[in-house]
Amino acid sequence: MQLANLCFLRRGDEILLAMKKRGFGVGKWNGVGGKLNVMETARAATVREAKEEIGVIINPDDLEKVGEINFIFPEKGDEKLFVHVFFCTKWEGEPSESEEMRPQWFTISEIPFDEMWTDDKIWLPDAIAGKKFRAKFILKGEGEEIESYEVVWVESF
Ligand code: 6OG
Repeated sequence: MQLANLCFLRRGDEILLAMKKRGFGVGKWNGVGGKLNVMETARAATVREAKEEIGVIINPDDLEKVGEINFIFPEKGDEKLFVHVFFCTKWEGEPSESEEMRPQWFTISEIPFDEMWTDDKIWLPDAIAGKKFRAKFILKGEGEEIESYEVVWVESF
């Protein structure tokens, strides 16, 4: 199982998405994030990825864990990806474009779900509304379609 993280910066009624310019999920808007290095915590990896991908400095204590997602890809040799999801409302620096991602602010009511991973529309609106969750998605092919899923809402992490 691969471990990864995903982080969305938020300010007022806006959320920062970033266009993935290369690799897995290319052409989609998503939060910033990536795979955890060996022995690295999810928070430390998120701080590293936010710096690398959009040039902002985050204090690990300012990351709010909002979700955990298990992605299962039966058609990719039963590959599994476990993603820690964070929101962050405090950071230093202006989000800026890197070779990997192009960040852009969106108002919550204008999130481009049609240009994001299909699972996002299932959990992101409730997560933005303040609900914490654990989810499992069984995906078809490379992950473009959902075979089945479960979401449970939790009090805290
Ligand atoms: P790198 O390959 O860049 O890490 N990710 C997903 N995010 C969403 N919302 N849905 C999915 O559905 C995803 N699969 C992967 C986790 C990949 C980044 O993309 C996220 C990481 O932040 C299948 O190292």
